[in-house]
Amino acid sequence: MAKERTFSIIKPDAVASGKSGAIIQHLIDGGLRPVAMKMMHMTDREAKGFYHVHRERPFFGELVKFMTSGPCIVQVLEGENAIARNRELMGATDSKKAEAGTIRQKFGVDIEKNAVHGSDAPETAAFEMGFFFAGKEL
Ligand code: 3AN
Repeated sequence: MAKERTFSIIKPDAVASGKSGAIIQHLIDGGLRPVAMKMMHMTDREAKGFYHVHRERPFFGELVKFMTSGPCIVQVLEGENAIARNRELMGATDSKKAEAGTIRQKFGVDIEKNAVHGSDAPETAAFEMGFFFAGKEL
């Protein structure tokens, strides 16, 4: 399996509760190397643009409010099969249902405050990396 890149966010809940370092270490131990990283406080416009695929979903307003509630850490991760590997390390969307030992189970709270985001396919990874990083940063 070739090396691949994926996009990751450590969400405001996990940054605020001091979990960023442990989450980054978990990703590195899981075989994913950060190749770009920055802390940022998303604007309303950025959050709406990033999550535009969910704009019709009932939770969209709450999701945007949450993602703009404080700083988060955006990253590009590289490794073997990085997209699937990151999803495996993250666990299920709802932290209450995520498998033991996964990032969302260990560091998240519920389906909204679930500690991390990770791209789910090559097309979304390309869109998401380009949304927050310029080519010269990668
Ligand atoms: P994932 O992040 O596991 O790919 P998606 O793409 O279904 O999950 O959802 C995107 C984000 O929207 C989730 N990370 C979560 O924070 C939020 N979300 C999904 N479903 C709900 C829900 N029922 N209520 C509140 N937030 C939700």
